Amino acid sequence: MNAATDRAVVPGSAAIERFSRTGFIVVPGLASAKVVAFMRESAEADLAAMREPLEREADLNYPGAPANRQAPGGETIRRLLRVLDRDPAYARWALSDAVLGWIRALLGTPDIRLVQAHHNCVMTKHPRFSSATHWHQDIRYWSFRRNDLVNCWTALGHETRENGCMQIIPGSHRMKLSPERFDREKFFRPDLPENRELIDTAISCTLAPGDVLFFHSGALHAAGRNETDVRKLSAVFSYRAADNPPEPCTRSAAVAEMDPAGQTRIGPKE
Ligand SMILES: O=C(O)CCC(=O)C(=O)O
Repeated sequence: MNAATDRAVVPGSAAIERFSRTGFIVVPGLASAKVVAFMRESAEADLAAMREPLEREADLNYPGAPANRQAPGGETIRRLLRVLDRDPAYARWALSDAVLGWIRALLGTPDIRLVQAHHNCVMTKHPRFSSATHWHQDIRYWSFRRNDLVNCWTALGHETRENGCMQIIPGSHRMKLSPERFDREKFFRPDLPENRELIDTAISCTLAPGDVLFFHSGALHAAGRNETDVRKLSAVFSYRAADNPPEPCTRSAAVAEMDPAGQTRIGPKE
């Protein structure tokens, strides 16, 4: 396992080429300390108040998660959901020139949408009761015309192997991977030797507060548990090109999207 050292500061052609080849890129310090603090403070307040909608570790049954909500740590939160509806701090960042400049460059078009049906969350990884996430592609339960979305993952604190940072397999977003290489829940099977060979090429994306990891919806990624005693928080949003709409009547089409050009909500009413 390597550590991510391939970093870029502006969306120049080398950075775009690297993203196209590897399926991810880390942009150091894209979010200022102030922006990070706004989102972090908002997230901490919502965690303290247990403000719904929340996803709990116990509901997912991932490795290391409490067995159920009554078990010790059973109320541990995994994600603050629908953050764009919680606090304007999130939309200010998700629709900022800094983020949109990268998204437009990586998607190769000025005409983009902020998807609210997926991610749109603060991922939280708590000491003791957090789970590990197996190898998967985000597109597995998403339905769009093309598998060509970009996620923006902003570190609101330090992310390391010890607290469960993201690991990504470079180039996996462009690989043709047969369905037999995935289990019933569409996780990439680590028990298969040909999969293991790929997993061994994974990069650990260690991040500092304000660093942003952009990754493709087809990139295979995983993350470990938080083995430290400090919780980890990351704000995550997804974007698509305007000509890559969600398939009608799917989960991906169920929530209105934002058009950054007018910042209006488009799509079905909720
Ligand atoms: O932080 C993690 O466990 C990874 C989360 C993730 O990959 C996901 O929710 O798609």
